[in-house]
Amino acid sequence: MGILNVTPDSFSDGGMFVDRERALAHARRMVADGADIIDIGGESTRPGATPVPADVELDRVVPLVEALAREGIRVSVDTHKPVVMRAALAAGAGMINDVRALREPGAMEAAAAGHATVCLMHMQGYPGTMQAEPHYDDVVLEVRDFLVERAACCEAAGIARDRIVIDPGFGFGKTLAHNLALMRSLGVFKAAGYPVLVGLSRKSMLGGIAGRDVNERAAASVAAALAAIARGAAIVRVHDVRETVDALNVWQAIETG
Ligand code: 9MG
Repeated sequence: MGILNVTPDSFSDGGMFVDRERALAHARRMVADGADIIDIGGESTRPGATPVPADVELDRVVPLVEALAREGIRVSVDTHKPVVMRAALAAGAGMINDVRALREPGAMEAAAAGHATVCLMHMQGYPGTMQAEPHYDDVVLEVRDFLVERAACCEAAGIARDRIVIDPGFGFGKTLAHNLALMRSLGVFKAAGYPVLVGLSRKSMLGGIAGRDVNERAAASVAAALAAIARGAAIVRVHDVRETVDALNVWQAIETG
């Protein structure tokens, strides 16, 4: 999954793809490099990000969904707003990626309409304050139980099991120790019976380990993506598609002979 942030303030690529033609060109580049899905975000989810009104988000996202879907590209939309979900689905999106796991009023119903896949992500708290003092007694079991419970709510709302993807939400209300514990136990999430999505690309956790600024974390991100796939991740959400696909191809050739 290639990341396309059409925001002025995302943590790594903020402001780079606000221009529509540049955004489309970048999406096409990621597909040519091997991305199967393009995840479009019109509101930053980084810690402390400013919320965006729905009309602004709609204007940023919907024309891109329409254009890419028309070209046969599989599009995911990163949003928690029901009105954006509905418009994105009508414009041809095949996936809703919600960092709030469809907890906003009306989000579940909006995502259930149609046949799109939904990605349910775990987040403790809200983007403004989530990194202040994250706390868990057992991070793996608490995050797993939350996601299984949200998936059950989705199924009760009519979203078939094979439309659901789960995501532990690396960096969303988690310390480095929490993130590492989740990564080491990714098999627990796979065992829950849903495909697992992992998003670690360029995140500060990797910066802390590698000692690199945000735009110098490609190698660290590729290592994290491969570690996630080795532990059972079905989808990795990345900025550096070409580098990730190259590494994955080499790794798979070695593994499968
Ligand atoms: C939007 N967004 C930012 N980070 C993410 C992550 O780790 N997972 C998902 N599903 N979405 C994310």
